[in-house]
Amino acid sequence: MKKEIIRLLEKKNDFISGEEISNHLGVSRAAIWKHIKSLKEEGYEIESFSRKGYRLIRSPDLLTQNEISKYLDTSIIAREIIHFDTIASTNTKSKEIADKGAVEGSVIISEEQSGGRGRLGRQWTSPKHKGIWMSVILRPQVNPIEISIVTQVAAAAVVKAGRQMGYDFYVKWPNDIMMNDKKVCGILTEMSAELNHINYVVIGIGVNVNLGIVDFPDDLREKASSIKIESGIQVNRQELCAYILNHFERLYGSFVRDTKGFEAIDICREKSILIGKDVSVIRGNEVFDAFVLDLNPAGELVIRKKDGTEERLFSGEVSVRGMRGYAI
Ligand code: BTX
Repeated sequence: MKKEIIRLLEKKNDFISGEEISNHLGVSRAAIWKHIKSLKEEGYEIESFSRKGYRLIRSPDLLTQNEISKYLDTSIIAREIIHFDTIASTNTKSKEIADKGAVEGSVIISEEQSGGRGRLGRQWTSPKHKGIWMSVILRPQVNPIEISIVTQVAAAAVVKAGRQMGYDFYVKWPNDIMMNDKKVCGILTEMSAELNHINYVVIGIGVNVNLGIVDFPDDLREKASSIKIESGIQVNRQELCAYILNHFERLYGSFVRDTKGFEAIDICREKSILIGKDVSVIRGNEVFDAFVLDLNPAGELVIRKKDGTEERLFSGEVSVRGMRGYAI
C-alpha cells in the first residue's frame, strides 16, 4: 500500500487530497493517514495540509522496496525485498531466513553492516547509506559443483549494471569488481547443499558506491575505492542496485536453463584484469607464480605454471604480481 501511495504522490507531483488517494486505492482516509505517517518515519518528506491533502517533497536515499522497485524489471529476483537499517551481515541473515524456507529471489539489503564478511572470515567495510550491501537467496536445481559459476554471473551483472550507468568495471577473478585497479565491489557466495542437491545459495554483493576516502580504514585506502571517488560523481544507489538485480535475473536465468552461463562468462573474460598477466597464486599454504591464459566456460581460471604445465583454478586466492604487489 505504501508503495502505491508513493507512486501516486510522485505521479501527481503536486498536492493530492486524502479523498482522491483513498478513492484510488480503495481504502479509508484514516488508513491513508496512517501510511503517510509511517512513510514520514521512514524518511519521506511529505507536506500535509487539511484542505489540500498531501505533497511529496523528497524521497529518502534508501534501498527499500518502495524506492528500488521503480527501476526494477524482474519477476523472480527481488519479488521480496527485506530491508534493514543496520544488521551484522546480509549473508548471515539470508542464511537464517533461507533455512526457514524463504523463496528463491528474496533479497536482503541493509543500509549498514556491523559485521560485513568477505571470504575466509575476512571483514567487509560497510558504512551506512554509502554502499549497496545486499544478498540474494537462490535455489538452483543444478549440481553443487557448478555453483561457482554463480559468482561469475553476479560479477557479470555488476559489470552490465555499471555499463548501463556509464561506468567501466573490470573483473578480478573470482569475486572482485575493479575500477582503475581498485576494488569497488566484492561478491561472497555461500551454499547449503547435500551431495547432489542444493538447498540454497546466498550470493552477497557489496558495492562501494558513495564512500569517501575517510570511510575506508587506513590499510584499505591503497587498494579499495568507491565509484564516487573514481568517477567524481555521486551515484544513485537505488538505480544501480535495481540494475544489478535486473541483469542478474537475466544472466542467472540463462545459467539455470543450461548451467553454462555463457554470456556471464564471456563478460567476465572480456573484462578480466588477470588474463594475459603474470600472477602469484596463493592456495592454502602454497604460493606459486603463473601466467593466466583464460577463463573457461566452467568459470575456472586457466593458468600456465613456470614448468609449462597448465592448470585450472577452481577457487583460491589470486593476486596480480607486478601491478601492485599485494594480495587483495
Ligand atoms: P574478499 O575476502 O575477497 O575480500 C575481503 C578483503 O577486502 C578484506 O580482507 C579487505 O582487505 C578488503 N576489504 C574490506 N572491505 C572492503 C571494501 N568495502 N571495499 C574493498 N575492499 C574491502 C569479498 O571478500 C566479498 C565481500 C562481500 C561483501 C558482501 S556485502 C553484502 C554481503 N554480506 C556480507 O556480509 N558480505 C557480502
